[in-house]
Amino acid sequence: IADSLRGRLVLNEQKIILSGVDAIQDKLANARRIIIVACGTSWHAGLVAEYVIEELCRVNVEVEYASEFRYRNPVISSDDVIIAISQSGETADTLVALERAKEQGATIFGIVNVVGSSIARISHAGCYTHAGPEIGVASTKAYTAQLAVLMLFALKLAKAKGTISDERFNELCQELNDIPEKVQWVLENEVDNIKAIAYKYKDARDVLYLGRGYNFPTALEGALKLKEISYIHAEGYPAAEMKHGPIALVDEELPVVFIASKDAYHEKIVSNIQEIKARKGMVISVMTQGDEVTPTISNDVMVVPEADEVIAPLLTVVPLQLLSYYIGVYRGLDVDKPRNLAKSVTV
Ligand code: F1P
Repeated sequence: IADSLRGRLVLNEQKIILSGVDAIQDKLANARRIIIVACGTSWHAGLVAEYVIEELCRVNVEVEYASEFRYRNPVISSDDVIIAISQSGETADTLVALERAKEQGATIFGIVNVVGSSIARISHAGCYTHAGPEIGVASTKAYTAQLAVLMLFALKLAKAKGTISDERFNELCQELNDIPEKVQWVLENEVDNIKAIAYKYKDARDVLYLGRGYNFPTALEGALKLKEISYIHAEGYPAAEMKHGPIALVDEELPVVFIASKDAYHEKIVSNIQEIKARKGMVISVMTQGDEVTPTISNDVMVVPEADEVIAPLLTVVPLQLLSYYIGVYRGLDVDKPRNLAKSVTV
């Protein structure tokens, strides 16, 4: 995250340097909509970006699985800007989706990690995430680096469009600047606790992940990480969707992970936790430091420092990544090379 922010967030001058954005400034300022295309974890980063960009820039954002977008006949115009997100920059579905959109006149902005990769080359403009080479197959630091870049992107666009006040802009820049230190806090203070939680739940058969608002994409990513590296069946849902089906699964055997950090909807999440507890489900909550309610209604908690809800997805995912990692380790699995998964899905 620090490498993604370095040199791009100029706090003393209150500005964001992302030259890729400058290169398509007019297209972006006048875009009818932004369509984000990606696969897997990168798609989850896109979902977070949908919340952030719509909130800060007041432009319509759609998030598409590249693996379906390429098989539809989507209506695309030259007023559309496509953001492609990919760690490898080589994902075949994303690449084909971009080729089609480009033929129809859309402007492509690539956010990739691998310099000179195919998606970087097909893009009209873009920026690199600078997450460094990933050793493991499952995307972790690439994900948080994508979020950091997408948040810089949203802030810069909001400033250019005049949809954010100077005060809010400065506040969120400061929050972004503080994130590496807060992640460090989690790594220094929470790992032993997360290891103990991982050991306790390592034999779970299914796990449900629930979150609302900015925390919903994080629920999806937490579930995907668990599937990828521990082979435990996991599903993420919007917390309010629980009553429309998943609640039928809840019994004393089912761990339910809530992304319950402090935000505008915290009271509603508290009542969702109580509903799960009333059905004897086991609740593991990601919660904000200092929250006195959540520990009293959860079986286990993983703590993160306080952060603005717009920026918090950079932080709340970290305990979930660690939880999946240690569950995989305790199950005796090779967490860096999960079975059946490839680092670049090029066919
Ligand atoms: C997308 C992705 C990764 C996942 C795995 C398979 O790749 O789904 O999110 O962890 O490596 O591919 P990319 O387009 O971000 O390189």
